[in-house]
Amino acid sequence: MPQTRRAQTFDTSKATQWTIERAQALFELPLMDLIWQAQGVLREHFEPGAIQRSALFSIKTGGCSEDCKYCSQSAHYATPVEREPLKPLNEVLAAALEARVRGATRFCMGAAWRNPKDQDLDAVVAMVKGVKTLGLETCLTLGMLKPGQAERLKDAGLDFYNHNLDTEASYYPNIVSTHTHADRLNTLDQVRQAGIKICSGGIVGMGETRRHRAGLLVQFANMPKPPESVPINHLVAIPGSPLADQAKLDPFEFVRTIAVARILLPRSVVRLSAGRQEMSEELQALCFMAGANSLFYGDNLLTTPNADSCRDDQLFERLGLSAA
Ligand code: SAM
Ligand code: DTB
Ligand code: SF4
Repeated sequence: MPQTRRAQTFDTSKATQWTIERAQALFELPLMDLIWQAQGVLREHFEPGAIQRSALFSIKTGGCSEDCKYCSQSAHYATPVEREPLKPLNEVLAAALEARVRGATRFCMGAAWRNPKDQDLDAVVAMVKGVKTLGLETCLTLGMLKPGQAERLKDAGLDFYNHNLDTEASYYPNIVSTHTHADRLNTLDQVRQAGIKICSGGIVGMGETRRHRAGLLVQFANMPKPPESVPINHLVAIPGSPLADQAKLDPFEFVRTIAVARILLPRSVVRLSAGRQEMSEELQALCFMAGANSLFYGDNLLTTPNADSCRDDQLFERLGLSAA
């Protein structure tokens, strides 16, 4: 079987294969029944209320060749983001140290690249090594990888590679035309084969249907080894991007997506990701009830503000959540 197809194939050794219909039936449950079921699954596999915290840092910003319609960093759209070249190592390490002091346990470095060049990887390898010496887990999101690059990152000590499938394959061409969903799977396959843990999830609220949302989660669930980390992002509508005026999703549909992710991916850490700044604390609490057990922590995402970390600390206190 060709390597690039492996991540798409069903794992016949599993007792249960998820189908889109079964996942859709979960979405259609009364909300309280769905949350109850998801919270039960969470409690079977994780300590309830223990929330993992990752900090995000943009190491190279803007000017990306790709045309992802949601993104502030695509060179195809006039967004408020200013281009910035690759950050020097000392700035990256200073940001990582600050994140550790604040309480993050993983430092995720993001670059607005279609794919990194081999020369870029020299600098990135130094960043991974430096961040590891601070005692943090490392995560990179650099775009598509070519053969040999994942191995270099593994040798540097990289723990996680983030590469989101973002939306169901059939909807992907409505969102991106400069690369394909199959390209994304190909990179995930290389990351898996190199022995790096996978962080891969999606964006909700880009005009996709419930069936698309169910389909994306089914694809992750049926992978031979599902991603260890699954970020569920709510679209952050970026002025100047094609999705700037996208109609808002019912917030309960976002909660349902988290709950279905938890049920289909019982052993994965499900992250309540982008979009928290616009969510009420009550809505975030529902997401934790629905099985989210990770978040991005720190005042910024990549190019947009995150929920304020002092308010997050208070929220942890008020809800009785703890650091994982
Ligand atoms: N260029 C690399 C790539 O595309 O994989 C890494 C950076 S890219 C910004 C990482 C991820 O951020 C995207 O796959 C998407 O899931 C998320 N993202 C970007 N812009 C977003 C937005 N406006 N709202 C929600 N999520 C977003
Ligand atoms: C992920 O799933 N979400 C993060 C991280 N992985 C790289 C990125 C969110 C970006 C939100 C918009 C911005 O700040 O540019
Ligand atoms: Fe580039 Fe990544 Fe943004 Fe797409 S999501 S435009 S690949 S930075």
